[in-house]
Amino acid sequence: MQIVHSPLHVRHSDGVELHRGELVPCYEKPERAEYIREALVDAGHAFVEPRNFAVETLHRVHDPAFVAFLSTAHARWREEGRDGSMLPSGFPARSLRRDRVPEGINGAMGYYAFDAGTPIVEGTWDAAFASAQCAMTAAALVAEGMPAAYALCRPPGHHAARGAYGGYCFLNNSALAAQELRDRGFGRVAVLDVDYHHGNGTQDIFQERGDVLTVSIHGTPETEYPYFLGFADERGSGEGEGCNLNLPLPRGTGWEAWSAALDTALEAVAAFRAEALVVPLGVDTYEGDPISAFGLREEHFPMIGARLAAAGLPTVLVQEGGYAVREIGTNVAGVLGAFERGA
Ligand code: OKP
Ligand code: ZN
Repeated sequence: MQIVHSPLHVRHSDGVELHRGELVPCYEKPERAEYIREALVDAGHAFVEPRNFAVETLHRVHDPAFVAFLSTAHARWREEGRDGSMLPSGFPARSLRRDRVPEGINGAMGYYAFDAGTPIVEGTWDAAFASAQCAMTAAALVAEGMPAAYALCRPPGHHAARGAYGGYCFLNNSALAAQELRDRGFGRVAVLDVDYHHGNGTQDIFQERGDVLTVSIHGTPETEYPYFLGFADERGSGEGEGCNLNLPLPRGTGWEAWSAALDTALEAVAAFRAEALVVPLGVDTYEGDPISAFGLREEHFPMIGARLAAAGLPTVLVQEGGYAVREIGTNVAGVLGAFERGA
């Protein structure tokens, strides 16, 4: 499998997140990518660095003002004499105005963020932009004829919406990969998100589009992050009516029910007559994941890879979550190895 990865991910490090009332080291840390990289090197996969994409290519799926905020946020923070993690503490929720972006950095941060668990540090922009470039490069390789490619993205992306960041995500890498495939000639693209958490950002970005199907299998938002999107009755709107499928599952779900949902998801991809597939690949469905509650075991990840390969589509796999650091490398390698053998 062709792997696209950038060493710049390490610039997004040493952040803290608000977790159950306490500031703790961010679970989304550089070691995650290092464990995955080591497992993929051991498995013999080939690595390339991302190509350069102009910042304007991000505007295909993100609000330009949001992109400008992200790229300048930490410099504005430092201008006020601060350093370290930026975390917001006020949000434009019910009863407050959302029609203006506050002038000051604290208000602007609350305007664009949707949680207090996603730190911006000095190097966050460099890492997030490089991560997005990995996903777009993997899509370009597939559009140029490679049957599949994997973007080892960090930070992850599927929670990032058109104009909002959160859930450790800043730019929506998977959405950018899907858009790149569309722009390079694939008429209908499906996104099948297998991360433990609902891909709210991807759903938001393609909500009103009929050319991109979004499907997500995830812990039910009744109890699981991101809490406010990801229910089964969200089906897309306007031109996108019927082009979103959410398959929420309860905490404790194991392989039997999870793989039945995967079959349903793959049937939807086939019924959509997708010409290419993007897989936001979270391995936080693993039973040992510290922030998630499904029960998939090591032997299940190759089975996921084989089923995805059986769809028979040009495929871009994009790394999302997975926090049981040691095991995430094994589990990602399990998916990719079986995908390659099955393809
Ligand atoms: C990102 B991805 C707050 C706890 C919730 C958000 C989880 C984001 C998961 N400290 N944090 O989908 O794996
Ligand atoms: Zn996740």
